[in-house]
Amino acid sequence: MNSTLKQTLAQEIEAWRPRTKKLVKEYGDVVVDEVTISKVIGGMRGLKSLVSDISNLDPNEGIRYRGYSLQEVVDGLPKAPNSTMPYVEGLFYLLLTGKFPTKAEVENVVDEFAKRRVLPRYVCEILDAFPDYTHPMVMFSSAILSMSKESEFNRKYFKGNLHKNDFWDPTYEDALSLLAKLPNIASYIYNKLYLKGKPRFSDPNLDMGGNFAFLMHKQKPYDDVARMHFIVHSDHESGNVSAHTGHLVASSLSDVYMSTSAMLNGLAGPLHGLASQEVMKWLLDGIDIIGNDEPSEDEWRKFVWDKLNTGQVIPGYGHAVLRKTDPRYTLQRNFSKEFMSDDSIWKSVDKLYRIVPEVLKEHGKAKNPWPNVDAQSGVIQWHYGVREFEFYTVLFGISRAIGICANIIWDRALGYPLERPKSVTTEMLEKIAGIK
Ligand code: CMX
Repeated sequence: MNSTLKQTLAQEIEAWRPRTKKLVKEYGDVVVDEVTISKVIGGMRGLKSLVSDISNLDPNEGIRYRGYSLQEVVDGLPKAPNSTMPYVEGLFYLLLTGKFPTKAEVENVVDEFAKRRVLPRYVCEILDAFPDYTHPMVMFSSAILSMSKESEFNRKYFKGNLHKNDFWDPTYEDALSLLAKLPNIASYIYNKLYLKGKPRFSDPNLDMGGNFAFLMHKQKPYDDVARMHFIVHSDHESGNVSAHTGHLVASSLSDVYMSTSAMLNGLAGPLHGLASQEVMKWLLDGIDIIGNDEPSEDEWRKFVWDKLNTGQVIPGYGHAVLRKTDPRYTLQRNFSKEFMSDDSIWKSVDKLYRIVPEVLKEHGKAKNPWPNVDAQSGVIQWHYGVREFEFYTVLFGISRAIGICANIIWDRALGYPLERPKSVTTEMLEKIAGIK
């Protein structure tokens, strides 16, 4: 082993395993939650039935990575030179080990990532073959799936002598090799679909955020925009569609490439990660329909009510778990206030922040009237010139893969089994309810 991250992770895993073993062996029959009919029919909302130590979502406080709030994470991780945001590679270290890395430890991970960035030629050929009208998420997911043949886990597993206790090791190698390539795949797609130029090669001296800005032909502070984006979207505990899909697929011992590709297909839904694309489209449509570049609060209020009265959701607002303003929204809002407060579309986002919660409360349906992460992330990309909003979910996907890979590595380290809940028929539920 030549990586500090891997050594630290190995120690953490050894120390953690007895805790999981003890819970299963000595406390396996302790009841954790109640399964009601509304939970069975209602998408298992809130049902405590998954374990993740990478992050946890408090309905009122929002996400905590390894127990730390987003602000503590941003303040505690080493920052890239001349940057206001930390290294994304440092976040990966924290998610995997629960420890804040030193600057030297992060630099080691930055080097590990940089070594693994080059895309296999066939990935570029596959991406080139897609028609230019393809949604970038389809290309992103397909490119990742195509790399399954690179899997170290598969190579060792199918050789037949990989001990279960060691499953995490080649999974870790796969995860690093995949995560390192994601910004390159994403920028290759962006280049093919929108810039139509020759794609750039990575700058080996730059970290993940800095290199992504370079690949996207962007100046400062886009490197910090990228770092912030990749950090805030990386994990949101285990039950959301993307994280749950990644975990579920990996539980059959499918490799990290297959699992990540699958989770991206869930992320691409409009009720999940596609919402930031939807928010941007909704905002621009609103400005167009209202017919004023900077609509007033009253004009926006009327627009929001018109949408609700025709049975539509307000994208970027509401959440299945959160019951307060999403701290990921707040962090991005603070950045926007500092760096782009004169942007006319951002001014509308800010007006909507004052209007929508009050309207949703009066409307009386949404359990959470407050904004989620997607209400703020697209307008930042728009401001810095990434205006093809179909691409926004790809950016979310780069980030979400970081959390999902960390989870899969730990799933394998702790020997979590194949996921296999039981389904029932409607008639069975009617019998349980005493109707039949
Ligand atoms: N606008 C209008 N109505 C909303 C609403 C919103 N933003 N959010 C919730 N509602 C409605 C629901 O449609 C539902 O109506 P019905 O009873 O008629 O079906 C009712 O309020 C209750 O829903 P809920 O329990 O508050 O919310 P859910 O857990 O079912 O759904 C979410 C959560 C995010 C899908 C929903 O709030 C929504 O559709 N928001 C807009 C899309 C969005 O921003 N998605 C991104 C979420 C973040 C992410 O995962 O990336």
